Parts: sequence; C-alpha cells; structure tokens
Amino acid sequence: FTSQAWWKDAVVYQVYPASFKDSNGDGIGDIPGLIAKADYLSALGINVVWLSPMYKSPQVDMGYDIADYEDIHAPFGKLADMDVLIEALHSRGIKLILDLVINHTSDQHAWFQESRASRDSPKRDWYIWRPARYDAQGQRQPPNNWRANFGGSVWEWDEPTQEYYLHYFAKEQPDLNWENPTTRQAIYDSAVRFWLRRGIDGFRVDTVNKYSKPLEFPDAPVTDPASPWQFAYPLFCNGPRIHEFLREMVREALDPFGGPGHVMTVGELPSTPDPVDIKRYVSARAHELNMVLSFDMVYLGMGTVRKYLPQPFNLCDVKAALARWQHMAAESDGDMWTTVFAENHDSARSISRFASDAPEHREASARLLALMLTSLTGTLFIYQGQEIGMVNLPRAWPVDEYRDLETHNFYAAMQAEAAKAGSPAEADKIMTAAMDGINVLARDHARSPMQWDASPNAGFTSAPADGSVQPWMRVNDNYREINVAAQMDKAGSPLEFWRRLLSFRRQHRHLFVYGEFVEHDHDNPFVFTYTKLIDHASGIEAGEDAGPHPAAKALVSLNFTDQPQAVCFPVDCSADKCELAISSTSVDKVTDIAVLQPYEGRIYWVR
Ligand code: ISL
Ligand code: CA
Repeated sequence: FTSQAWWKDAVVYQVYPASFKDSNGDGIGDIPGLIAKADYLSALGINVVWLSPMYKSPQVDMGYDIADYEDIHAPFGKLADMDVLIEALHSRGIKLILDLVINHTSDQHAWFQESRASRDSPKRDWYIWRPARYDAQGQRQPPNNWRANFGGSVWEWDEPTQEYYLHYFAKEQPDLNWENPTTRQAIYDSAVRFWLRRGIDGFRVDTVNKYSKPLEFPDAPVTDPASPWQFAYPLFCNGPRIHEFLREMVREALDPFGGPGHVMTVGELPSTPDPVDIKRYVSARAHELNMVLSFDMVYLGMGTVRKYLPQPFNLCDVKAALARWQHMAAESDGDMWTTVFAENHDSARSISRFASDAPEHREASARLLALMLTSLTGTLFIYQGQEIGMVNLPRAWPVDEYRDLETHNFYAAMQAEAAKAGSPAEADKIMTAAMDGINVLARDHARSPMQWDASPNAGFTSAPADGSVQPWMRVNDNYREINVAAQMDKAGSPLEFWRRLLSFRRQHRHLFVYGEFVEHDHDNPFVFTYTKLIDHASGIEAGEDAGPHPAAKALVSLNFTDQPQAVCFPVDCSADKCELAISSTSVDKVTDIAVLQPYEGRIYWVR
C-alpha cells in the first residue's frame, strides 16, 4: 500500500465546533471540548478530523463568514488551543484538516473594511464593486438579476461609496476579487500557509468552483417570474480562470509543504454535473485538488426555485447519484480519486432522508447506511452524530428553534407568498408546506448539539442543569434514546456497528476503499445491489490483504424497505458461491441467505 497517498484510505470525521462539546459551560461547543473527545474519536477508528470553521467570525453564517483567518472565534478558544488540538490528534495518529473559506470573507474582515472605506482605497479592488444600472423609470438597479444563495440579490448597495458589491451568499459575506494578484497572495498567506506552518494536514475547500467570476455578469434566464432575482448557480460556478487560480494556489501555498500528495485537499463542488469538468479539478495530473465532494446524493429532492419544498425521489435516484462517483477512480486508471458521504453540516440527517427514522426502524436504518457507506470506493467522510444514528429534529418544533439564516430566509419567502394567498386556508396550506419542507431538508438538522449521554442537554454542555445557560441551539428531544453513552460497548448499536465496519473496511481496503464498483439490478427500487472487485489500476492484489479472507470479490445487498426482500444474486455470483461476511442485523439472526430483513444490509464474500 505504500504507493497510495495517505488520504485515500482515510476516514474523515467532520466536527461542527459549536455543537460538538462545550467544555466551559457557556452553551457553545469549543476546541477544548473537542480535545477532550480525542480518545472517543480514536476509538471510533477515524483518522482525520475535518473541523468546520473555528476562525474569528461574527457568525452570520456559522463561521463561514470569516473576519480573521489567523485568529479563533473567542467562544471556541484561542490560537494556543489549536496547537494543543493538533498535538492531541497527531499523538493519536489522527490528522487535522481545516475549512478553507476563500470565496468570500465576512464584511467585518479588515480587508473589506478598508475596501469599502472609499472608492480610492488601496484595497477597493480586493472585492467586486460595480456601478448601478438604471431602469426605464430611472430606478437604481443592481448590475444583474442573480439571486444569492440565501435569497435576495447577489448585489448589495453601499450608500457611502455609491456602488454595489457582490455577495454570492449573505450580504455579510462579500466575494473576494480573485482577479487581483495581490489579493490572491494575501489569501494564500493568511488562510493557507499560516495554518500549514502551524502543522495542519490539509483543507476542505469551501465552494471551490466559484472564485473566478464571469466578469461581464450576464443576466440569468428567468425561472421564477414572480421574483426579480433568478437562479444563477451555473453562472456562479466554474468560471473562466478557476483552474489557473487553483494551480497557482497549489504551487504557491501547498507545494512548499509537500504538495497534493502530502497535503490533503477536498473541494466542495456544487453544480458541476459534467465529468469532463470534474476531471479538471481532481485529475492527479492537473495538480489541483485531491478529490471533491459532490452533492448529487444530498441534494436529491431539493427544489430549485424553493430549495426546501421537497420533490419526490426513489432509491434508483440514490443509486444513480452514488454510482456516478463510484466509477471515477477505475475509469481514470487511478488518475482520479473519489469520495463517499451522506451527511454534512449543510444537509439533513441521512436516516431521515434516505431510510426510516421511525422508532422501530431507526437503528436498523443507521446500520444499513453505515454498511453501504463503508463498502463504497473512495475517501469516506462521516459527520458528527451520524455514528450514533442521530435523526432530524421533531416536526412539532416551531421555526424559532431553528438557527440557520437559510431556513429563516426561506420561511420569510413563504410567508410573503402566504400573504398573497386567496384565502386563510390557502395561506395555511402554504405555511404547513413550508414547515414540512424545513422538517425534511433544513441544514439545522445536522447542527443540533451532539448527544453524548442521557443527562440534561445530552451531556453536550457542562452548564448547570438549572436552565440558567441554554445550549446555543436546542438539543433534539430524542437524546435520552439516542446518545453515545447508551451505545458504547452495546453489541449491535449503531456506534458499535460503525466501529466494527471501520475496522473491517480498513482490513479489506483493497476491495472496499480501492475496489472497482459494479452495480446490479439497477431498476429495483427496493434493494441496492453491487459487487466490489479488486481494481488492478490501484496496484493492490488480493494477496496483500491483511485480513483472514483474501477474497477478490464481494457482493453487497441493501434492503431499503420495511418488508423482507429477496437478495439479487448476479449471474457470476450465484447464492452457492456466496458466503455471508457481515449482516447489519446480526449474522446469527440470518435464517435465509437469500432473503433480507427490513432495512437489512449484507456483505458476502464471493468465491
Ligand atoms: O447549503 C447548501 C445546500 O444546503 C449549499 O448551497 C451551500 O451553500 C453551498 O454548497 C456552499 O456551502 C458552503 O459555503 C457556504 C456555507 O453557508 C456552507 O455552510 C458551506 O458548506 C457559504 O460559505
Ligand atoms: Ca464553550
């Protein structure tokens, strides 16, 4: 395995600092809290922590609005805590990657403060400023009709200097001007080299395909005639100079630290369906990113005009979304590398989205999804709480319990729609649909505090239980049933099953991390079936496997329904050639090798 880069068979665990563990009782998770859980992470069997932004920030977008790349958000801790964290993880064989958020900064960043100070500020050109357009009535209008990711126009009028600035996300997140070489150098120095020098091992690169803008800023086609602001994602992404910028960043900021083979980079790559475009980012030859995270799976069922009004989808859509990314490494002869994940801080919980969070199926669903994810090819990412089977927030919670600006902007837009409705009943229907949608898709489902035990506030905070200090976000009502303490050392719990699977994946990494994925029975909407074969392009042979069973092939069969389902044995893996390796229920409960129980998943060795 020596020829493989370390990040290929890594298991990455994403930590959302505000919600992981509060060590000082102020209701906000912090870096010392994370340090205190290093042994927990090590025992789980992960080997990289991805820490979501912990930088100094006014927290308009939970830290994705950075006011200083070289400092820490005070409630999270101090710079010195980061040094302790790096050491605590490294001494346990765990690497650390940070979130690199360099498409935009906070409007509180000193760079933007200077930029907006006057039109002839030396940093004016560090952000993107444009004059107003005037319509036929002489009304001032922004330079184009693009809708920002969180709603409204992407342009914000600045009264003192009489120009608009660009913001793809919230108006408090102005976009940096990557056309300016001095700005780029400042980004590399402050956001990238500063942290590599301190000893981190890489980055998750936020919204990596948006740095280069189409400078003529053409209007987007009208898809929402009721609004002046139009969906423009395809125009935001993959701009004309993006690859030039990324190659420059790698050369200037990563190569001095060992380059892409040594420094892990995983780019967030929304809205990029064309494999040719994807390849430009992740081909090893291109010397840009190691891998990317695509949203094909987590975006399933999201609306385009109204993101949180869910659209129907079925298991075949899930299969197709995963399969698209599974073939990448094999098809490129090892030149490209891929990722596997089902949750992050921007998505609702995978059990609620893709299986069943009904009490009688919840744990089985957790194990089923775990078995699927750990048997797929690529670098595996899991999100805090996923290992204990955390699920979405209760439907009964009112919108005030949600903290995310995206949810509140959506809710406000729906209220505006309801205000125009013909009758109170019609208005009611609109708001019920809004809350139904939020309950399925809101980002906050992933952001509620981690559930450590059954004590008040789920053991998330050390604050006294008298209610004098509340966690920054309400703990999910189900914490007495779903928590780490209840699952620790409990055979068959999601947590124990994840541990077991992570060690199984590592032991048989030639098949599960590097193997070639072949899907079977695609049109079956109930069962997901695939085989994993040794991928010769990876240079790994069955004999090299450390495990007791040096199989060259495995069959994976996953039942996504609440009914028993027949296993589909592909022609070259008939039942008599298959030997059960793992079941997500329990091997001794398997009575029929050819029938899956509700929400059961299995791996068979194929002889
Ligand atoms: O949130 C999304 C889907 O629910 C995406 O549209 C997301 O906004 C986009 O993928 C970019 O995400 C990243 O940058 C945002 C931040 O809000 C997200 O948390 C972050 O993951 C702005 O920095
Ligand atoms: Ca705290």
